[in-house]
Amino acid sequence: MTKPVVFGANYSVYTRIVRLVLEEKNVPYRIEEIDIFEKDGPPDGYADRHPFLRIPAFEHDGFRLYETAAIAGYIDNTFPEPPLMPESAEKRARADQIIGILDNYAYRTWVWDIFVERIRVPERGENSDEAKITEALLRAETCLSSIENLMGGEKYFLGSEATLADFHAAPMIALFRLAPEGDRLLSDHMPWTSWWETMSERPSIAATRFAAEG
Ligand SMILES: N[C@@H](CCC(=O)N[C@@H](CS)C(=O)NCC(=O)O)C(=O)O
Repeated sequence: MTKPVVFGANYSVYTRIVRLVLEEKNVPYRIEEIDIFEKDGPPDGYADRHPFLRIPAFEHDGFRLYETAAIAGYIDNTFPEPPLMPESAEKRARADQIIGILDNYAYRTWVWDIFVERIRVPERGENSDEAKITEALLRAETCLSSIENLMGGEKYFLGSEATLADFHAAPMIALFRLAPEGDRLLSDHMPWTSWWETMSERPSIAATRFAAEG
């Protein structure tokens, strides 16, 4: 078996999700750096790996894949220990539901409309769009409370063990909390605060830290 290759960047939320899953499984892997925001675009040929020109893309033993949830599921099934999906059909559906909420509603709101707008935009010498942030905060709250309503009151979203849903959320929260508004909103949600404290103790989280986290 060859080492899996992750095509992506260390600043990327979705690349980090795949790296977290590989780290949790103790699978050696290689990162091939793709800067998707490079002025001239990604390298020639990258569209063959990812027709929508996003990161990450993935390859293992000649098997190419894109879309992070699919990549994470493939890694979980190919490298079985430790399993990162619950056993019961109900909990597996909950994990998929949380991943769906994160992809479809939370990522854009937490990361782009709040973190990027509050932190990255001023770093570029531009003014944050305050109306955009204010409007996003309502959605951000809905994202937090909808997932909170699915949490079972244990250490991780779905029980005493972390699942793919926890690793999908962690990189998004890692950036969201860097914006003061995100940090404030999280501190109003005790279950999220204790979840993040637990998650941030995991070596995989430390090993994949964003530069932005200092
Ligand atoms: N649906 C994709 C989303 C991946 C994604 O949006 N990645 C971001 C970086 S974290 C990206 O490539 N952004 C480039 C862009 O929006 O043009 C997945 O699940 O992998």
